[in-house]
Amino acid sequence: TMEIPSPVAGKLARFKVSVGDKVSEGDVIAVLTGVTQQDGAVDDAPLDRRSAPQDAEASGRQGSSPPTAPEGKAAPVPEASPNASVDVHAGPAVRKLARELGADLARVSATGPKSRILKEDLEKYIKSQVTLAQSGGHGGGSSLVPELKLPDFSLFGEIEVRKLEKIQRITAENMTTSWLSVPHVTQFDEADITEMESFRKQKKSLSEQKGVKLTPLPFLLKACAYALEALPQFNVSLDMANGSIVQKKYIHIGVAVDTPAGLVVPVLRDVNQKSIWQLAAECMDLAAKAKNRKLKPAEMQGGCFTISSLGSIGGTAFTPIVNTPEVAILGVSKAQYKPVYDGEQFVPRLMLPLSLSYDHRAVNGADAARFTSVLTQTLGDLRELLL
Ligand code: CAO
Repeated sequence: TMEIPSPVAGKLARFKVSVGDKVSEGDVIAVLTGVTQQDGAVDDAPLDRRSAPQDAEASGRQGSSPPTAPEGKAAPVPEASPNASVDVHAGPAVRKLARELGADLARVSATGPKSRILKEDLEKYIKSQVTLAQSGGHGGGSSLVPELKLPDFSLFGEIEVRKLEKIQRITAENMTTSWLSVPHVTQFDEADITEMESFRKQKKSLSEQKGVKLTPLPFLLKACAYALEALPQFNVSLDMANGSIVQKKYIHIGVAVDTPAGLVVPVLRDVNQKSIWQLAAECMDLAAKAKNRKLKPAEMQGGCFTISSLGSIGGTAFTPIVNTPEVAILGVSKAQYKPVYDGEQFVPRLMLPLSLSYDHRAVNGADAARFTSVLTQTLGDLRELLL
């Protein structure tokens, strides 16, 4: 689980710990031979990579003091590299991200246990640097994003501190990444689903016979697949590192499912090729698996677009956060009867609020308005799906 960088170049002669072992500060974890000194000389005496008392490398902290050197030799000095940052304590994912972004971890303030740099710390640092750069570098060299310091809540009343579930932690990280890296815009629209709902209700007894719950969700999935086919610029991912756009030729759609352990997004594959009944059955199956923590990782991967439906709960609109590396997400709120003017009079129509958030780097506003128009037309008249 942890990357333990070697402070010197050499040959890893043997490990002194095995998979599953518990290690503490000061434990010898490996032996190096053929250690290259700064002057290029090779020292063949074995070198124990022992973590010094203040160097908790074996328990995750990455080399903060030189390793114990063979007797009579000066401890080798680690090779300098912008991101080797020997004095920082960070996991491999954070180091990898720092390397990709060219960020010096030594400048990042750590908020994790034992001064460990968390992904959020790195993101906060990057955001502050971007803000600083955009403001012309004014700010006296300090970050413009203030550190979030929590008060001692127990001073104000009784509290209980609970550990975040793993899903909640991952969701928090993904949300932060998306929020910081994606320029979001949300397009709102309303679909008249009066006819769709009467059709759905007509199928109630058939759905009971089939043992499938037919909610508006499979219709929304079908309509979104249709819109993604009509506007393929929504079925992409941006690869900024390589200056390219990845166009997907398949249509897999994720559905946000609220579970006691947190938010999960199972993915329905090839939605454009499936019937409403198939989609309804899959939604039931995946939502049940999600709630029972039975989803396999593969069932949560490969999504091109996400639907977040809060319609059964309530609300008139919301601004969902794009599920990166996808470029758009549809938020669905509660359908309600509203008076709609038909040119002669106001008539009661069942209106479904839609909130399409999108990555404005990949999609322009006109296309977003086209996308919700395709959705409202399709949901307003399901015969559109036959065309
Ligand atoms: N407007 C009005 N009623 C709606 C509706 C809408 N937009 N969407 C669903 N309903 C109705 C359904 O028709 C059903 O009523 P009937 O039994 O009378 O048909 C009822 O609400 C309950 O539906 P459901 O929640 O059981 O099923 P679903 O297919 O709508 O949703 C699922 C399934 C898995 C998406 C849902 O259980 C869920 O987890 N929703 C929360 C998702 C979430 O948290 N998103 C937030 C992400 S961002 O933080």
